[in-house]
Amino acid sequence: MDVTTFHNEWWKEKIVYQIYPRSFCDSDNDGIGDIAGIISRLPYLKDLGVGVIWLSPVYASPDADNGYDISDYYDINPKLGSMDDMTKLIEQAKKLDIGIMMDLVINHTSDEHEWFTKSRNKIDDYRNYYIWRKGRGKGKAPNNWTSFFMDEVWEYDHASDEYYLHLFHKKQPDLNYENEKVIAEVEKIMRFWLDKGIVGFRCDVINVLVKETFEDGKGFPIKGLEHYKSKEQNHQILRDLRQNVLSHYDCFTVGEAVMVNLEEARLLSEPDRKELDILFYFDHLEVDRYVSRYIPKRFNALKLLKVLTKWQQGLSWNAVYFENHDQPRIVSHYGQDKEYWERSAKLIATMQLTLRGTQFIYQGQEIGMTNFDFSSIDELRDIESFNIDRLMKKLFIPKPLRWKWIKLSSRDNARTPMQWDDSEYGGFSTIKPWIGVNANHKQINQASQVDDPESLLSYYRQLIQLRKDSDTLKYGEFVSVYANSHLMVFARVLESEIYLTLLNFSSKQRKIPLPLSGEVVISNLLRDEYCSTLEAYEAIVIKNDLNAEVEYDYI
Ligand code: ISL
Repeated sequence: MDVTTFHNEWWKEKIVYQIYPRSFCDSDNDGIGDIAGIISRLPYLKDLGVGVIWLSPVYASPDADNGYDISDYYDINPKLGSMDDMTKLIEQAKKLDIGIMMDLVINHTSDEHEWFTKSRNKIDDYRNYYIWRKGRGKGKAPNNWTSFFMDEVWEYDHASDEYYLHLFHKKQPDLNYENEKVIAEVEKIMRFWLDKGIVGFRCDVINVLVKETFEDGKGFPIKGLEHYKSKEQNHQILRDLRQNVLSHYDCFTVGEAVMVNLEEARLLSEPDRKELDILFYFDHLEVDRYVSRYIPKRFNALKLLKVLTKWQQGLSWNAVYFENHDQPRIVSHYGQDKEYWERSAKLIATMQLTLRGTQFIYQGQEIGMTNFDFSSIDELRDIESFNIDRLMKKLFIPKPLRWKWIKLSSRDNARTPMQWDDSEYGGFSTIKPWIGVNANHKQINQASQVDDPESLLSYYRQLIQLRKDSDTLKYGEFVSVYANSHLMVFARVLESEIYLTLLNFSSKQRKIPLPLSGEVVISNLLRDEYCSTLEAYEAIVIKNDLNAEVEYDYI
């Protein structure tokens, strides 16, 4: 493989750091994180090795879904700052060679967006900006679809005796992509932000824009998906946005594609399609979940490797991530957040940063933040968790089990404030934040790790540096080598160089049954030499020359 062919795409080598603004750093001490807080932490991010910051939405919003319900795409949520702050953030970050990527939420707006108010009141052409339908008889919605938040998708409007569609919350009405004017508005929004100097967009639920028909749906748990997921016109819209807008800027896009399979993902993101650059898919985070991501089953490293292999080899380039604002913390999910907290967090870091693709790290992941420690649902804030609880109640699932599952998977696990130090509110704010701070901030915090060469944070910095220095880790092909239910071995190969990542996902010592050898590149146990027995949650990367005698199997 010719490495130089990849180098024109600068974003392939970047470490992207996702910030959930309201939970990152509160500069004015009102309990909600803000843009000025982000600016104050730029040097920290630079030091970590970050090249791009993806900001979860900071636009004006009534916050029914923490900003994923936008009421003005050209303004900033006053709780988070002002447009001047945003301009300053883009400029200051640029000085540090850090690009800002915005969240582009265009499947829906807030019901408080001016377009929707006009649509509801049938003013000018705005009715057609959203999706309105007559019901099927008295009190009966237009069809049987169910929402991504496990709820209704149709909201009745008395004045017009019609329903509007919302695939998410009722305060998030879906835009109508049959309407050219909607697409023109989206193009205008994109140009506005790109002209302000941002380097790209993370595109929210980008594969469900076009609703092709409104017949009843069959699927489970989300009924109706087959009528709007990955439709041809959706692809056409993405190609047009690319051609008309994105191609005129030096930028990149990462699309969040819900319920996506590999074939659909290829259509959305392979370079020759000229749609999106890379894609967030979910398979690799659900190997220990049934149907819904709320129902757990046993973790299996072989299964995880199979899923990783499928996606690593199936796409030309991946978006590699293990956490975001919708997922539980990875150390509490695939790691072990008790006695092996640090070691298993390092294991996951080793896995992630030796995979092929653009790397995404979520705030707090680099210091090993864990799932929350709340004791009741009243302490949660996420609408999805409340809906799931209601749905499970309807299915007669007993309260203790509901709480157990919500604790495992609630999106609020990732939304507790960033743990900067061991002070009362974790150095996030001086007053009680909008959502509780995890009590473990006394032990797990940035200040205690930043100058400790053996901390998880330092380990992230080392891995990031290692990647920057190695074409094989950046561009080498991914090869699956060996796995069983606890162990995983994969390789990255470029010309004659091979890096092998060996991981033990269990709390027992385990032997790798392969005759492998090589120079130790990094190890979470500070080993100098590789030996085939891995301790609990041990991770090690070894390097070798394929011209030397190395044997490896494929699973
Ligand atoms: O989080 C999920 C799984 O429980 C998904 O259903 C999630 O809602 C889906 O991945 C879409 O997420 C994105 O769009 C939502 C918003 O609530 C999420 O925060 C966002 O990442 C609606 O805009």
